[in-house]
Amino acid sequence: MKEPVPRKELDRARDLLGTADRIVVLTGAGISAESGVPTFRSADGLWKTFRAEELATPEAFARDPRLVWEWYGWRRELIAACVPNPAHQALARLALADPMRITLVTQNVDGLHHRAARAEAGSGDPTRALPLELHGAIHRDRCSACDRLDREPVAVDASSEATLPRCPDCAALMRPDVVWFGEALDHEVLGAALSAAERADVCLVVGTSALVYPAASLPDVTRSRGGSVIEVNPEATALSASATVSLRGSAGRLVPEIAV
Ligand code: BJW
Ligand code: ZN
Repeated sequence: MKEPVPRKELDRARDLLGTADRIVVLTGAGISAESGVPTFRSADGLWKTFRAEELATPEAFARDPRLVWEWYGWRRELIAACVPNPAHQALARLALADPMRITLVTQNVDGLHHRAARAEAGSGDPTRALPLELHGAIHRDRCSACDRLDREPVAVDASSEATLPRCPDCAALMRPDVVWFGEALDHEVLGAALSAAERADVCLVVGTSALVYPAASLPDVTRSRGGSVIEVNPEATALSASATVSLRGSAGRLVPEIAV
């Protein structure tokens, strides 16, 4: 069993968050691990079974769209059966309590922050607890050639290339609305995330290996402006050495303890 997180470190994280005027939160696959969504690079992560370059690149889609759709279809089904965990819920409550103070930024495409925001808002307005989604959303489709975006998930038949979804406007193949390696992130979404990181007194980083850019640069932006970085992760990461506070443990247990 892992060592418990020292009380002093937890108190420090709670104090930093409690006294901050502005907070930016960056989440990665690890925040959804306790909901049952596989991470990418952990021991049992997605990349251990599938090579990234075979599946999460535009070249892979051009080469074998059926294989790529098969992978996304499997992940869509898996994610649809998952529910937000206490870490998503705690962050949604924090953001709803004072939306001007908190900006949620996620690399995740699973939509679990959205679902937590709606559930925690109840009959209220969830908008301010919705995250900036840096890498898109797995349940949306967009055209690989034109601007068409379909927000409603459709069942995809990936049994052959002929059955894959086609754009009703231009007949090109539809694809998941996610950001693959080598593709640019949405300019406005990235700009809003960078500006929140610049203004933040604290960047809370939860469940990311901090290896994928430009997302991984957000904590550096906050730190370079004199802010603090708090990391929550059971393992050491690329960020740990430079974090102000590095809490070793799971998001579902630690985030509700510090995000109050
Ligand atoms: C827990 C836990 C628990 C477990 N509680 N924690 C060299 C230097 C810098 C950059 C580059 C470079 N060479 C190439 C690049 C660019 C490239 C990049 O960063 N590559 C690096 C790998 C080196 N970046 C890009 O290509 C980006 N685009 C870009 O740069 O565009 C430039 C451009 C400009 C103009 C025109 C054209 C281009 C795009 C990156 C897109 C990333 N896409 C993916 C797939 C999304 C779709 C999908 O899901 O299928 O995004 S890759 C994958 O990695 C996914 C994730 O969002 C992303 C980050 O992963 P994450 O979240 O960190 O997960 P893991 O698995 O790595 O880590 C999980 C962590 O959780 C671990 O630390 C665990 O310990 C922890 N954990 N259980 C808390 N219970
Ligand atoms: Zn089209």
